Amino acid sequence: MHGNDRLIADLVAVLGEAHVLSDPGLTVGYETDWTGAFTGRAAAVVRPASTGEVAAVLRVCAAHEVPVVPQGGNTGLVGGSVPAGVAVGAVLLSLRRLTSIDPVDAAAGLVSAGAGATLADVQAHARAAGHGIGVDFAARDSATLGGIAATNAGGERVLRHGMTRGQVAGLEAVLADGAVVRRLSGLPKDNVGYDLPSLLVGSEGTLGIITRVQLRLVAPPAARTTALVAMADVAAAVEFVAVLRATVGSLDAVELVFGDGIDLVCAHQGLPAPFPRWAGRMSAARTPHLLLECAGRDDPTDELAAAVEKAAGVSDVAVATTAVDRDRLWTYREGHTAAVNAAGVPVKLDVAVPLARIAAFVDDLRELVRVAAPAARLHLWGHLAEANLHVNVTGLDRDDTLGRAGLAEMILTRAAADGGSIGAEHGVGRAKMAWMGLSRSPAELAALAAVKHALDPVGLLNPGVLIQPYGIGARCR
Ligand code: FAD
Ligand code: 2HG
Ligand code: ZN
Repeated sequence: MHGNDRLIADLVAVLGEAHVLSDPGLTVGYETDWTGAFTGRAAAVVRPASTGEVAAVLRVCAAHEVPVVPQGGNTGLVGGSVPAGVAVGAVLLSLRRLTSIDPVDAAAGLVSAGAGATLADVQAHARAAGHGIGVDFAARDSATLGGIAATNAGGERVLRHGMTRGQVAGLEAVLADGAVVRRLSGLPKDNVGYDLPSLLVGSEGTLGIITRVQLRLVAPPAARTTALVAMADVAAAVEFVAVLRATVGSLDAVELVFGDGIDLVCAHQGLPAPFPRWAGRMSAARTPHLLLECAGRDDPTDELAAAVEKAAGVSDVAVATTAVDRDRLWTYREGHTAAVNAAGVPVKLDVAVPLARIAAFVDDLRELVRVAAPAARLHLWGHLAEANLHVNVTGLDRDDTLGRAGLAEMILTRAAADGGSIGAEHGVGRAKMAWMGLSRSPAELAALAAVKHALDPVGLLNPGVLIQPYGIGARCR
């Protein structure tokens, strides 16, 4: 039997034929990332349905010296969830069948679910029991709890609830040697050694396969008000953030979009302009807009309106209090990623720079991209309260590897020069590996590599992500 046939036969012995896919017609749907920038063939796609099956798959792959790429909803934006680059020929381990959700534990304020449960399903489950989840973002219908934990996802509620790590109370994972680690006691006080759940959160599939996640429940607000506010410039928007933080206790989200981004979403989805007086014309392309949301036990509309009235540099305002109107305003914000993807495979970057420097950073970025790639189009938006800017550039050929890398390096170097981060919330994946040294010192990089080598000595898990490949991962293809 050929080596690959033996691998498939051993995987089938563990999972059954129906859950080991090797026909290219069946695997193709798993092999390209959401942006279309990363793609490669897998030796097989496997679909275990339990923690025991995940452990058995890892043992088979280690025995055959074939690396493993874990995948949840495949909505990741840094190429970490597909067998591209050095991971071509890896086994793609889909966690999507681990979907069970436990009843909420209202007294402890916790809910646990399988790694393959989608964020939307867990949110709906919590909501039905009168609770909320502190993590939310546009990919909620596909992104899984395992992927969200593995990337330490951010999103639109970080201002109030923090990143995913702050919402994870515990988890279960399978390590590279098939050992299962489980911290699901739900005890908020449990200082016994290193905190493995914290370490696995944000590890992007390189330290273990997350099979179950325990999230904290948050109190769902009785009332929400959303506003889209056009500001004079980014500096005015930043000043307004300071005022909002100090005076609006119910503040829940502060998101940033620009006029040209709103126009792109309107064109992509066939939506009307957000402000009636814009009807029939385009917006001012560089006008920044804040999407603000307040949430609380009492109606926060007056509190938000009072702050907006006093703000300097406001030109247009749309306020929404009903769910339908609020969703409509959120679409102008959440529609950006899909609208940009429809315009071409973007160079996708996700930086943070200190808020005090963000206005100058935006100006410099526009000029840098204009000079370096005159035919390209720059799309900017983000989570302003966290100084997190999504920088997408379209108009470069998907296969222009050098041009794309050069542009990325220029932008990331500029962010790092401001003391910024080259990977604010999407992680590093395969896309940002080359530039980790801009945000982490040699000593930090060595410590990260030491952790990886200790937990995955043979280099089985997600080679080419975060850490230079070695062992099995370096011998792939
Ligand atoms: P995948 O894409 O499948 O995987 C992501 C990474 O995690 C990969 O490295 C993969 O190997 C690893 N992984 C997946 N599952 C497991 C597991 N069970 N165990 C170990 N490793 C695993 N991200 C944000 O942070 N904030 C946002 O606001 C945001 N908005 C988005 C909006 C859109 C429209 C889209 C398409 C994406 C957005 N993202 C955002 C990115 C993405 O949704 C998140 O990174 C999400 O957490 C990925 O979840 P997933 O299940 O799709 O993971
Ligand atoms: C968002 O906040 C997401 O919209 C996606 O993090 C960002 O597509 C992007 O670049
Ligand atoms: Zn984001």
